[in-house]
Amino acid sequence: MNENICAISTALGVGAISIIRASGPDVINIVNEICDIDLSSKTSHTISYAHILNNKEVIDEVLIMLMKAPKTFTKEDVIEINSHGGISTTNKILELLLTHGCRLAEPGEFTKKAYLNGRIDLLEAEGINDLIVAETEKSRKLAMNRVEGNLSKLIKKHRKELVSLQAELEVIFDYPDEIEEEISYDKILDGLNNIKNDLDKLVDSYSSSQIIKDGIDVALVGKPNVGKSSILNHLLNEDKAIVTNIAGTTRDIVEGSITLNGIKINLIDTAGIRETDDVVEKIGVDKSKDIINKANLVIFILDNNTELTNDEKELLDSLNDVKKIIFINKNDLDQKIDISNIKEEIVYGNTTTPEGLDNLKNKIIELFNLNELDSNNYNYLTNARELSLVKQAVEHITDAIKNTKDELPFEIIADDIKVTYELLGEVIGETYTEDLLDEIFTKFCVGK
Ligand SMILES: Nc1nc2c(ncn2[C@@H]2O[C@H](COP(=O)(O)OP(=O)(O)OP(=O)(O)O)[C@@H](O)[C@H]2O)c(=O)[nH]1
Ligand SMILES: [Mg+2]
Repeated sequence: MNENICAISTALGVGAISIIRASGPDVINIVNEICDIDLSSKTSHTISYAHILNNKEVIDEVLIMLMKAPKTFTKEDVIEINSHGGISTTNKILELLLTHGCRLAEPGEFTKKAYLNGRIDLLEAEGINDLIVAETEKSRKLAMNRVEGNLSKLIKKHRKELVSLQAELEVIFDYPDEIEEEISYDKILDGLNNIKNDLDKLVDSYSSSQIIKDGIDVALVGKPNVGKSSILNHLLNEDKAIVTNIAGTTRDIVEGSITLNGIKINLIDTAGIRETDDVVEKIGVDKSKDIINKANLVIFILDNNTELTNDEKELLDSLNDVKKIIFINKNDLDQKIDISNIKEEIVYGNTTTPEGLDNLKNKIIELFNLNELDSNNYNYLTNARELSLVKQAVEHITDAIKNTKDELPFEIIADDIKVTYELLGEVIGETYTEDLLDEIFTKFCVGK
């Protein structure tokens, strides 16, 4: 834990500046050995101009940021060297730190130190990684909400409440004759119910957070020539996929993404599904079928200007349990399609006018409630670990509520309250295992 670690914290490549970061008890001495100034005499949280030296050779002209413990990210001494960018200089400075006593940091190790030294809790640590990988405005806000500790505060508040509710219950059971006025069963039940309500909301928030974080994978599916690739291009506003009037143009998967209401929509154009002897097309068709099972939404596209084929009817049947939109394209042409056998709601449009796909976009927004997704002041669970813990907490608090109503022995109720308290502690990382930390922090990039 007390080792000196270092890593390149900026993306390695050609750029104006790079930042090499080091943290640990001896980093000030280590950096002193590779530069031409004495950092020990400098005030904390200042920036100094210096040269990085390898023996007497000047490696780079840099700015060194000195941050002395404990008011630093890791609560240890931290030094950040702002060097010129580029692969060679940055690597050379890293190499010098390594040969003078630092060890290369593991992915996420700076954040792990921040967590283990009590600077942040596990939710805030996860938030930092979410922030780094955030691609959209909404996911950035979601992550920042977490880094600011809002979810942690909520959970800590409820843990405190659980402790006092348990204490009050104990009074009721142990000293039934000495109960003060403010303690009552109803009050305890209210308290437990309030916590349960918040935990229920957190469980419900999970699916929304997945959408905010990862976006929605949307597969464009249908028989050849209905206009799948045209729809992709129209939505992307780019000629990404080849469009021709030859059936079977698309063979491979073509992807692109757009943003709808701040949510990333990953569009996946697929090969038109039909029976074929063409070896390459057949592979494409298999891939299309595979994508149907993996996507969050299938847009099943039909051609307004041709009759429904048996293949299409079969495909539609096979999509029974899949979240889908039925989209009839080419509504600028005469209607030849007979829709009397289609039971689902139909959306119409075309790729020949600028507003031709607005209905489709609106339908996606409606289907996923994208207008309702608010990342400003709502606490979301964002990963499976948290979801599983909070779900278990809900089960135990539900039992505690029921058992309190049934006036079961105190020990039984207290046990469920205690387990709820512990599970919530695990959510914020009050207790942890090494395996869990490995799992969480290896997802980080090196240098964070
Ligand atoms: N009139 C009209 N033609 C369209 C529309 N959308 C696409 N097309 C035409 O339909 C033909 C097929 O379009 P594609 O986008 O290649 O169809 P696809 O579904 O990707 O076809 P495959 O890749 O073969 O499966 C092209 O000639 C397009 O210009 C539309 O809304 N209206
Ligand atoms: Mg195509």
